[in-house]
Amino acid sequence: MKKSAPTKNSNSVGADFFHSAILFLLPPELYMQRILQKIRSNQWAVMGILNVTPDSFSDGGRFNKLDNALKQALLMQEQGAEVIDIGGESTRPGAVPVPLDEELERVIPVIEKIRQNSDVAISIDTSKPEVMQAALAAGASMVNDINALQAEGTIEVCVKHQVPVCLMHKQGSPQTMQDSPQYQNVVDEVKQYLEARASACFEKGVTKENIIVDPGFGFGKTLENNLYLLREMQQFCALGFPVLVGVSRKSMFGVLLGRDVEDRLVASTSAVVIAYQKGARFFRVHDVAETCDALKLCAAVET
Ligand code: 7PJ
Repeated sequence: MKKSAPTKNSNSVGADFFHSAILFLLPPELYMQRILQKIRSNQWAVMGILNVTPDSFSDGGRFNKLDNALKQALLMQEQGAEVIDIGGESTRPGAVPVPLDEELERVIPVIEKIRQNSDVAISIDTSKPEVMQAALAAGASMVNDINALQAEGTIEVCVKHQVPVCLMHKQGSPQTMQDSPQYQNVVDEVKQYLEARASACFEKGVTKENIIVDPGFGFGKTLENNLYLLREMQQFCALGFPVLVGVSRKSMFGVLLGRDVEDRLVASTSAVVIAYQKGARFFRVHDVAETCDALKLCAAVET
């Protein structure tokens, strides 16, 4: 029988000899650079979501305890996630802001615990400079900020640590953003915003290689806005930065299909496939194993 063709994406860290040899020589803080290099060379990567909030909307506090958080991170890594995104502040529509101390208490022990047990790259999902600083010191190697580094001091922390940053678009704040999103042209406005935030970062010393952009599905967007962003995904890819896509289990699928959050796997994964076909290569998801299967198929078809 003919041997099946290898897929383009060797997704697990250390999957082939060359890859593992390079990784062996790299300190963990450089794994993230290697993942971005992979994305720039047209291979995909998955970021697994680990919410450590008592109120995160789709895994409702289940991973709140340290051991469960570690188990979930290791499981996602085994399933093919190359980055674990840790967030201690829920940003679902209507969520209330979390005080600094509480956010630190939620995320730092989890980062330390994962660092002690795994070399998987860790991204910190926060908008606060103090949380970024503490997370990077504890072993995170990427910043994911839904506020695109607009808070004072955030760019400086990222420059100091020379880490990749994801700049995400949103309109309004999580408390009110879904009340009545307004755009003349959502694609143009999101592109302009992302370019402006990238310029602000360059001016303060962030390097081009360290910038990732994200159109911010569901953050101050109607269903039609979200569908238009997905339809025009190639325009975000043309900005010249890796594009991170976060559609996992989002309420756009609830609105479109009338499905509860636990029944959005097929729609979420299908949206990932659409985004892939339009050029996106980096995906932030809850359902790592299923998404990796879909992406392996996408890459195999392209080879
Ligand atoms: C996103 C995020 C996203 C990036 C959240 C949820 C809500 N970060 N953080 N992109 N969404 N970069 O997980 O559904 O879409 S929180």
